[in-house]
Amino acid sequence: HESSFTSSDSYSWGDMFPSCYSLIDHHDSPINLDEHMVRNASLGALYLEGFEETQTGHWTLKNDGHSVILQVGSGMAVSGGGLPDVYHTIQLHFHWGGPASNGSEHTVDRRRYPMEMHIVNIKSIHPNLSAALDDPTGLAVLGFFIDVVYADNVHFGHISQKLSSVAYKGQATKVKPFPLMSLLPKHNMSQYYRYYGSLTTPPCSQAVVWTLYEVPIYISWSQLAQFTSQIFSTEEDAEQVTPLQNNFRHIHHILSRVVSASID
Ligand code: 1SD
Ligand code: ZN
Repeated sequence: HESSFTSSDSYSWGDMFPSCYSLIDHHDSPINLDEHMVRNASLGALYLEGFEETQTGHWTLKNDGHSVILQVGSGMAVSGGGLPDVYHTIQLHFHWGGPASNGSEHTVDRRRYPMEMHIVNIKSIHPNLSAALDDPTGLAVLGFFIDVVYADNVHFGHISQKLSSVAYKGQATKVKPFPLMSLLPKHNMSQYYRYYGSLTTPPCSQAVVWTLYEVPIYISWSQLAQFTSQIFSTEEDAEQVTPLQNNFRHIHHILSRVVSASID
């Protein structure tokens, strides 16, 4: 029944997915990241295994009605940086706003970036996603803010050029593997925020160790526009030219949680 939620009503997801209602002891995501963070000098850069290499086989880009997901096969893993285990990389996906409004999920000092990319990694001891969702640290998601400049990001083109092939839910296309590192910021990868939270889509499981990198990825205005105009939730939306926009969940309270920062 995952098909039955839409982004614009994330306040009411709990009607169908009870764990999406924020209760007082909940550890929900996303949150606002601000100056009330605890600096933790022992948090070093994460080890991103296989990210520099071109993996064999092929990857799959698909539209799940809520986002565009690049399934990356095996061969990549993340560890270190205070993570409790090794996590295998399974997919990455995006959250965006509209042609004139920003759509990152996390905010920094209340500032929302144009987009946010999530690299989803599953703790290696778990056989599948549903097992990981029962573990408070079952997933490690690496979040990257995406900001906009005039110049195209040629590496990002591996994905943005394929968007028209996955216009609506259920559509998928093959993507030739490329080094994932080419999408990531070139410097200051040791600067990030860390907190414990949840999936930002139903079932909203509190199973995620979040890492939000401080330095954004830069793409062009036209690459951003491809996300906000070429992706549709359903085939009917595509026929009516009603693009999928604002696929981010509303901000939740930190409550008693502490956000640590490796940032000086
Ligand atoms: O939105 C994604 C969803 O597509 C799925 O990937 C889920 C579990 O892998 O994670 C959420 S999110 O919390 O990474 N936004
Ligand atoms: Zn996400």
